[in-house]
Amino acid sequence: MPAISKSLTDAFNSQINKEIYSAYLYLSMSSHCDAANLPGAAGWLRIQWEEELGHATKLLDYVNERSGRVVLKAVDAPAATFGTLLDIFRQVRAHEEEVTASINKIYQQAISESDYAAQTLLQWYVNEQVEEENSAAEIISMLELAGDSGSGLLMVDRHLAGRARGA
Ligand code: OFO
Repeated sequence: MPAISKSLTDAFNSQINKEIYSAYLYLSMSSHCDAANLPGAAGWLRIQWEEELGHATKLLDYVNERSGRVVLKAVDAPAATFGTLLDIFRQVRAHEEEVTASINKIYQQAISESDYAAQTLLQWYVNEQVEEENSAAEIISMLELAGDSGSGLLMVDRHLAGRARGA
């Protein structure tokens, strides 16, 4: 297996940074929810932080495996406050749409370089992004139906508390 190209290595390194930023963003959102007495949402976002770290390390391990050079970049600071729970999940969805666009761009690059192995790895991320966008959209719909305050909000928060690791 040939080493991963320099340009794909650069793209993977940037994506590692984006995944770590996602983790950081969700950790900050989780803390915001804790402070707002929404333990279910806080727990859901805390699991998401762990998942994003997993996405970053999976890319990092792959670059190493293909004899590329991992270069970690500075991670931007996320916001500390995010509005209501509906605002939060709208921001999650918008963020995930950006991540999807970024993954698709790298996938396109792997196609143009005929790097079939990288395409296989990236296919996992393409599928993961469908799930990520979908789960944010489901929670948004739930909040729109049940309400973003009072008993509706409590109900959604309890539902989010049921998220298991790896789900
Ligand atoms: Fe890594 O999927 Fe979200 O960002």
